Amino acid sequence: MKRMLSGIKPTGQLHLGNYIGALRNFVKYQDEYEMYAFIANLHCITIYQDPQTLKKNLRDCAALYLACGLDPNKAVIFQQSDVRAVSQLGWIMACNSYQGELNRQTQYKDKIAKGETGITVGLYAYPTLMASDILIYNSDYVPVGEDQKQHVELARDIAVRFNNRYGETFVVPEPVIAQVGARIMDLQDPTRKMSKSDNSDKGCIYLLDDPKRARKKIMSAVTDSVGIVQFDKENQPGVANLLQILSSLTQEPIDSIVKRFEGKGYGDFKKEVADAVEAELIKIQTEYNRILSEGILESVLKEGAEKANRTAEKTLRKVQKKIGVEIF
Ligand code: ATP
Ligand code: LTN
Repeated sequence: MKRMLSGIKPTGQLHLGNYIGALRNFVKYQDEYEMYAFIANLHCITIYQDPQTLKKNLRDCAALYLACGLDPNKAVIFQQSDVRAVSQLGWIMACNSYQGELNRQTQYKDKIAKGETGITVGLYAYPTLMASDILIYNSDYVPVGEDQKQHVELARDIAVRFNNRYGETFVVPEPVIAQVGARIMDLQDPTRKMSKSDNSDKGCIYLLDDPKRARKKIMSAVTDSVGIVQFDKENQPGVANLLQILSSLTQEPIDSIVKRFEGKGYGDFKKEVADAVEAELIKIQTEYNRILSEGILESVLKEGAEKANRTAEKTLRKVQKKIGVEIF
């Protein structure tokens, strides 16, 4: 069975974009692949986080992993920092990547272009730790949103380079980008991606939002004056985004939704999207509450960390031997 790995960086509360673009796919893939799903807590601290808030976000993220359907009997679920070997391989990754490569990573480049100051070395080196996450578990596939593809490509480049230099060591991973829902947009500004980081609260639906409030956010989503429900990202980005949300939640193809709404207005359409979102949040939150009240989180993460450590230690030993840093 091929191995798949992915992680989420909960610097805030998880939102619908994370769910549709990432989490829900992890759940689907756990039946087809040997799935490693982790919480990228070390990646969170590349920007200062209030410790108490971070702790809460991490706990919520872990609970949401399970609430959204990740099953500890199928997937290896763990926290990034519980596998110490990842940080150690991260250093080796940094020593096998070039400044020029990191300079080209959009996440960093955008911050520089905006004139941001106080960028940490951790943020700059972020993709090298991510490469370690990917390569240490011999991952074949890495499902990510479009914005993370470049980081997976860097991991590939490092793997190929390392294999050429030191002999066959790493599996060369491939990014997997979902067809629909790879980029859910902000409801108030559909030209920007829905994000926990920098947009207005009204434009982002959090998985732990009160479902009624989430409903309102959909009903007040920005559309356009065209008045036809059709998939035209360029001229009707708001409607296209709602179509993507509805299609990915209900599995109904966009074409078929468009046909059903021929001659109907945006009001009816939004109502149907709002119904789907509300129902999904209720389902997730019911599970989330059950998981927290049963107190199973700690043991799930501990067991996941044990499995992940076994794989990671093997890779690290092999790598250290190949590069000559181990005497015996
Ligand atoms: P944010 O911008 O909200 O901080 P992020 O992309 O920086 O998100 P994560 O929260 O770690 O970082 O994202 C986890 C996964 O969710 C990634 O695979 C990412 O591509 C995906 N993702 C994030 N936002 C969206 C979105 N709006 N639409 C689809 N996928 C998304
Ligand atoms: N950088 C990713 C989170 C992340 C990740 C990974 C995803 C860290 N390590 C390894 C896939 C594979 C993000 O911000 N979404």
